[in-house]
Amino acid sequence: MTLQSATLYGVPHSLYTGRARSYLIKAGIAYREQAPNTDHYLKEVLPLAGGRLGMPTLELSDGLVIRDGAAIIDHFEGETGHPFSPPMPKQRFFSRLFDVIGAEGLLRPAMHYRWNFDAENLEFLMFHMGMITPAGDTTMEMAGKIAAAMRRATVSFGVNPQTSDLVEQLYTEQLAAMDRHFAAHAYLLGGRPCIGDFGLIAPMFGHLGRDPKPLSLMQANGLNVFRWGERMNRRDADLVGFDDDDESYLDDDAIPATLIDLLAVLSQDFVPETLAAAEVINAWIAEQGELAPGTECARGVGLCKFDMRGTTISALAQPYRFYLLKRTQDEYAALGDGDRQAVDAILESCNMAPLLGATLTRQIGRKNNLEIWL
Ligand SMILES: N[C@@H](CCC(=O)N[C@@H](CS)C(=O)NCC(=O)O)C(=O)O
Repeated sequence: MTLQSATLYGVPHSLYTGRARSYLIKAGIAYREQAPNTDHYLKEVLPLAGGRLGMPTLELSDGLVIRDGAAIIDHFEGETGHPFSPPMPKQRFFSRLFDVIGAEGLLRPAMHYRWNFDAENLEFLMFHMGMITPAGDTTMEMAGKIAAAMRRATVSFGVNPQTSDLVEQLYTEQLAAMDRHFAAHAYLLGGRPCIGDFGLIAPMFGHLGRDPKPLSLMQANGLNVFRWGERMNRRDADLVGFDDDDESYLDDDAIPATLIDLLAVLSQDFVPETLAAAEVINAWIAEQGELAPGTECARGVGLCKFDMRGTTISALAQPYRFYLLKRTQDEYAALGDGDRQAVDAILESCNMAPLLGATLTRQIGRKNNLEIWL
C-alpha cells in the first residue's frame, strides 16, 4: 500500500484540526495544510464533504475526500494496521474513552479561555479569524461575524457569567491532574501516543495550548502538559526529559494510576453532562416519530441541564458525543471476563462507570461524509 500525499483543510487555531494534524504528523503522512476558503475547496472538495463546511477535511491525491477528524484517523488506521490503537484490551478501552472525553468533553474551558479574555486574546484571535475568510475588503467584517458566532457557541456549550468561575476551577484541577500524569508518562499510555492522545490534543493544543491567555496558564501550571503538546506535534516520540526511552505502550496492559486520577477529575462534568444529554437526545428521538434512516444528525438537538458542585449548567446536547462514546462502549463489550472486571473496578474508582449505560435509542452512522441516524 502506498500512502498518498494529502491536503488537510484546516487552520492553526482550529480545535479539531489539531487532532487530525497531530495524527498525520505522528503517522508520518505527507500533507500540506490549507484554509478551507480556496476556489478549489469550495467548488471541488466541499460537495464531496457532504456539503458541510467543517475543519478538518482531508483530500487525498486520488481525489478521496474525508470530512471529520475521527473518520480521517479511522481511514489511516485501517490502511496501516491500526498502529495507534493499543493491542491490549484494557488500554484499547481507555484509549477510546480519552478520545471521546478529549474531543467532546473539554469544550467549555477551550471556548471560555479563548473568547472571554479579550484583553489577552482578541488581537491574536482576529488575526486568526482572518485566515478563514475569503480575501477582500470585507475580510475583517466577516472575521468579526465568525467571532460573534463563536461567542454564541461558547454560551451554548454552557459558559456564562454564572458558570465561568466553576469552569475555571474545574479546568485548574484538570490541568493539574494532566500535569501529574505527563510528568510520569510521555503519552497517556506510555511511550507511544494512542487514539486517546489525539482526542485530548484537540482542546489542549489549538485553544488551551496556543491562545495567549490559556497558554500562559499552561506554561505556569502545566509544564508537563505543555511539553506533551509539543511532543504531539513532532514526528519523533520526543522523549527528551524522560529516563526511559521505551517508545511502546506500558507493559502488561497497565493503566497508570495517574491516568485513573485524571479520569476522576474529568468525570465530574463529563458524566453528569453525558447522562443529561442522552436523556434529552432520546426524548428528541421519541418526539420525531418518523425519523427516516439516513437523516443527517444535527450538531445539537436541544439543551441538557445538569448539576455541578451546586451550579446548574445548561449545554447543547450533541449526538456526536454518543457516536464516539459508542466506540468506547463497543470496546467494553468486547472485553473478556477478567479484563471486564478490571475495567469495572477502575471505572468505579474514578466515577466513570455510568458512562457504560449512557446510550441513545437510535444509532449514528456515516454516509457521504455526514453523520446520519441509522
Ligand atoms: N466532528 C467534527 C467537528 C469539526 C468541527 O466542529 N470543526 C470546527 C472547527 S474546529 C468547524 O469547522 N466548525 C464550523 C462548522 O462546523 O460549521 C470533527 O471531529 O472533525
